[in-house]
Amino acid sequence: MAIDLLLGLQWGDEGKGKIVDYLTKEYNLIARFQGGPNAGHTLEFDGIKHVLHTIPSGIFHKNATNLVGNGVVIDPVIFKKELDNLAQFNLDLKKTLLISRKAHIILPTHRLLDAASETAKGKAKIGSTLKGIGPTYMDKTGRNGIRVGDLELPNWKEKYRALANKHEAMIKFYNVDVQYNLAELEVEFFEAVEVLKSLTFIDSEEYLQQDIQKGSKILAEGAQGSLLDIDFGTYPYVTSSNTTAAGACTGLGVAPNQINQVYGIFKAYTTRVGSGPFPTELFDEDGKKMAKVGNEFGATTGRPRRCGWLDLVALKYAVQVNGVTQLMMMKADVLSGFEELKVCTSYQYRGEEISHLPFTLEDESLKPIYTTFKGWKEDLTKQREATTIPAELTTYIDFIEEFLQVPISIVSVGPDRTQTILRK
Ligand code: 2SA
Ligand code: MG
Repeated sequence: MAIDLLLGLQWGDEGKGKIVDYLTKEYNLIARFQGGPNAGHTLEFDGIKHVLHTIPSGIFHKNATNLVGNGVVIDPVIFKKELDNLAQFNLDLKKTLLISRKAHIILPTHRLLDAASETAKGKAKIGSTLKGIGPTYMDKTGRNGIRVGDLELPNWKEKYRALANKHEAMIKFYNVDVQYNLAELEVEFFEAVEVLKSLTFIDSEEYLQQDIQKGSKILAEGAQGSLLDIDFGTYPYVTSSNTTAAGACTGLGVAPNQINQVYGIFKAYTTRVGSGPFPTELFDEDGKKMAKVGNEFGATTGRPRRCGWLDLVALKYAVQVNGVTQLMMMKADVLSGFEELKVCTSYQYRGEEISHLPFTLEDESLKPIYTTFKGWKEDLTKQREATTIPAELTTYIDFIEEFLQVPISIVSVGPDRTQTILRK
């Protein structure tokens, strides 16, 4: 068993990037298996902050190979920008960054379609990142997509033209005001495709199996979070891929029995960016404080994130769907200075108290039922040992562990690599 998974258990932005970066030294290969430039994985070290979108978070470790798997969707234009930002680090990307031939390409018209679809939905919009994610996965499952491997074939531009023409007709069909100059977008796109082609394309499922045979240690890095999963998330306010553990099998071509540890990352509270239900959302000073202290803004779009208390009903669901073996609690430092802390342990729903996630969270009657904890005042950002943290924090952690029946092995107390407490 050679593959470990690292997954976000909430609505994304749990701090996956930091933990992947922290763990990379133990792995030979870091792989992304779903999502694309909608992701924003933030890494901080040596006083510098880096945001990665499509490129795996192991890229700064010289001994690690990074793979963009078949389940990912790639926008060559955004990818090129990410590469430009990495230029200063003198990385040998031809060697350390591999791309699956089966990954799908986001076209400029996919982005336009995303915008048209969101505008047409009006108030009911998903609040997508407008990166063309939904339309690209629609073309994948609709069997119309263009894959990385197609870019190596002589006729791919014909296929591109036919698909872009169809997209333009679809944009017209939406009958909303989407301004664009496709010719200009295409210049940028075709240039970026050439840059993408300068990297190494591989038959990644074959490569991974050989790598496993060789005894390589592989970490699959999830993007977004379990509650944004296309099947198990708060549909339709979800992303268009399987963000849960099973997505790593289909997004990389590995078998379920090749998976070992499943690391579940969660924030000590909850955030959500975009539309959709969020039972423990706060609209008061507590929520504002979380947003401010936690610097809760989207890493990709800069949108403010909605904040609220930890929802253990939802978290338990995510732990089950993913088969989480170890938990990592992020941003505990943000909760310093709250008089009281609350965690949701059940819901009031249609006249009953329930302890599972119902079919829809969009129900007027649904209200969180909380357990209240005493807060702590101490600043945690300089803490490095589990033995010296405030007793109230230990109580908070122990309660979560007991509720979820999974050990919390890491508590993060700040964005830097070093601001990490190991518990066992
Ligand atoms: P999409 O663009 O089609 O995947 O959007 C569908 C929903 O999924 C949500 N989503 C996200 N939620 C949190 N973080 C994400 N990544 C960025 C980040 C977000 C940003 O890491 O900060 O910068 O705004 C992410 N990506 C997708 C999205 O909000 C929709 O609700
Ligand atoms: Mg993020």
